[in-house]
Amino acid sequence: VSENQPYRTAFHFQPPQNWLNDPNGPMYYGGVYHLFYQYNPYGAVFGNRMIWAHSISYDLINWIHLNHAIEPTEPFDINSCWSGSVTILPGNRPVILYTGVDANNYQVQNLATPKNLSDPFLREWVKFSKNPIMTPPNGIKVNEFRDPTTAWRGLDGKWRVIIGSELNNHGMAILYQSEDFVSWTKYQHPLYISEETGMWECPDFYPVSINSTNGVDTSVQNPSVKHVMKASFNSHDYYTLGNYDSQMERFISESDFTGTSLDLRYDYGKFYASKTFFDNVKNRRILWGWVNESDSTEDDIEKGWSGLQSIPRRVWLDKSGKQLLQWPVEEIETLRDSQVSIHGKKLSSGAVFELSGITAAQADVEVFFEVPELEEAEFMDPTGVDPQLFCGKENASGNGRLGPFGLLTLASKDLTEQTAIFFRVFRGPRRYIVLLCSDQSRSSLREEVDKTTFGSFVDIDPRLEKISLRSLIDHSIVESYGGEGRTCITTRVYPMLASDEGMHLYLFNNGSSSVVISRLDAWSMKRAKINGKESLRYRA
Ligand code: DQQ
Repeated sequence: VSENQPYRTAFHFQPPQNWLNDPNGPMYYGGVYHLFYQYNPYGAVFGNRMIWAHSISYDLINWIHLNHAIEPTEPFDINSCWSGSVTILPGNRPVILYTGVDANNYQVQNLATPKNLSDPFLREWVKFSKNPIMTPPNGIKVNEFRDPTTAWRGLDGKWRVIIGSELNNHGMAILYQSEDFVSWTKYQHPLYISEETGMWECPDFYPVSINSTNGVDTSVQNPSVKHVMKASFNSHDYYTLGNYDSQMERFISESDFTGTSLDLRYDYGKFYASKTFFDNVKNRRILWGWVNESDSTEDDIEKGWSGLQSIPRRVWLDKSGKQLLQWPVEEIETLRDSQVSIHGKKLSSGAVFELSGITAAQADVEVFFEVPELEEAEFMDPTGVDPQLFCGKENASGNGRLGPFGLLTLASKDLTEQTAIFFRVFRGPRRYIVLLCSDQSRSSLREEVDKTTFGSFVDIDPRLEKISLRSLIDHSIVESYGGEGRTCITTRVYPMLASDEGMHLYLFNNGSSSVVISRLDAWSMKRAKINGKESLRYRA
């Protein structure tokens, strides 16, 4: 597959060809970052012999592809090596725990260890001879038992790990314990059972500091942390905050998963099966997520590839304690090239203003809006409002008082094609309400692509702070961070008219009140080396 295909990205992680899905076992080891991922070596669609592909990086931005780490070879994984995680055991010994789809199509958990710990690239992995180490427990469907998390070590020295499952439509995290990481015993009750969410895929469970933006190791348990429980279902990654009661072996959640727009999500666009890891070099927790295509399967096959990884994001607890914040890892800034800046520019009602001087198809844009006429805000009672449906109805072309205002990304010169990332501001019963929308309705003239619009509330008070937006634009993906990482929306778009040179970027205001760009910085982005070859052995 040529890098010049219009929808190939320049700085997002993607393999040279074929299908990619979940990030697996991310870690830092031996001076390098490792990323494994679900990969189908045989085509651009999901397959029935899924493997763990493997890449390494010194900076989370430029990557070297290695040989595949784990492939179906044994009765315990012959029908696929599905998702899982890495745990670093004492003595700096990483182990992989992954789900094998066995000869009977049962989902079982398997172990693999590096062949040679002195190879920082950990090129070769050896499957444990006594796999599987966990099989579906009684009462659990044999095809609903998967995706082990990074394990944590309790104060009693025992290891714990959770596995995604479901019982009578209640999503759950089945808990196992082990002294030696090899023989595992199911605990009497799950770490958490949810409302009727359906099957939980790729759970993630980790501590976040209450008073610091630093990340902490997965095993940390003390009064200075809260815990995050993330589950993937319903095509989204939902999380709740709460406390881990290690005596009772329960996660005490502050609110349950409902699967509705009221739940906290990492991202209100496309972002699934994500996984975090603790980076002890920079003391941060990093989140990777799978961003799938919105294009038709036929087109994926024709393009020869499908799926991206998000830009790795740092994740930490907001000061409010009510939600997580996310921000692209700082290393992405090394790709910044030519820059344009704006200070104090008014966007009157109806303004459309082109931001020239940077590559619109490959850009990093950060903008802070000020809304001088807040008293003009229309009233909204947010009770029962689904922000995504609202954004779909009241799209970028509509008029309000305060907004829509924001960016028109990946736009053709005549604006026939455009992906609008915009805000609306309302006065609520108690406070102002800020809404971030990503409007795909006019993103492409092509009909077969999914153009669903996304949206969510952003927890900011526009009286006290500016309304900020950062968007990473990369050919067929726009990753947006509203309110300095409070609300993220990732979208995939396939403009037709807007080929690379013809791509444009605008600021706009369709609201009847003016807004002010108090500050804007935007950069052209250089291409990352995503497909560096070390000993590439991709099967056609
Ligand atoms: N994908 C994996 C599963 C996981 C699902 C298979 C989530 O292990 O549950 O590729 O996308």
